[in-house]
Amino acid sequence: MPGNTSRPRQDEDVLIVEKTTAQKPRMFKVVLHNDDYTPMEFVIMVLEAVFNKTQEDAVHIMLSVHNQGIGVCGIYTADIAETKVAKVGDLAAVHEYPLKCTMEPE
Ligand code: TYC
Repeated sequence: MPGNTSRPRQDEDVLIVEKTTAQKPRMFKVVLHNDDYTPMEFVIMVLEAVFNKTQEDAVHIMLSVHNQGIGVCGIYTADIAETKVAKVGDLAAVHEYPLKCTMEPE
């Protein structure tokens, strides 16, 4: 065909197409951990400020962490999960609370 610059199709092409079109990003759960010292009001504030929860949802998640030991605050791509974990860590450090927040693959 005149002007056709295409080359024979290769196996790698299929991988590239799958990566650019079909691949979903890896997602991570951001998890809050209970402790005996961080005030409930502070945890609620963190859930509102960092995870954009309503006050009602924040109270619900905080109580669930308080009673169960851990709880999921949200599910995000790696970059966003890392940023949120760091923000919680920074807020906890500034206020000298032992509040722990981690991420784990979905
Ligand atoms: N257990 C804490 C208290 O009784 C409250 C708390 C809830 C702390 C959730 C951390 O992730 C947490 N003050």
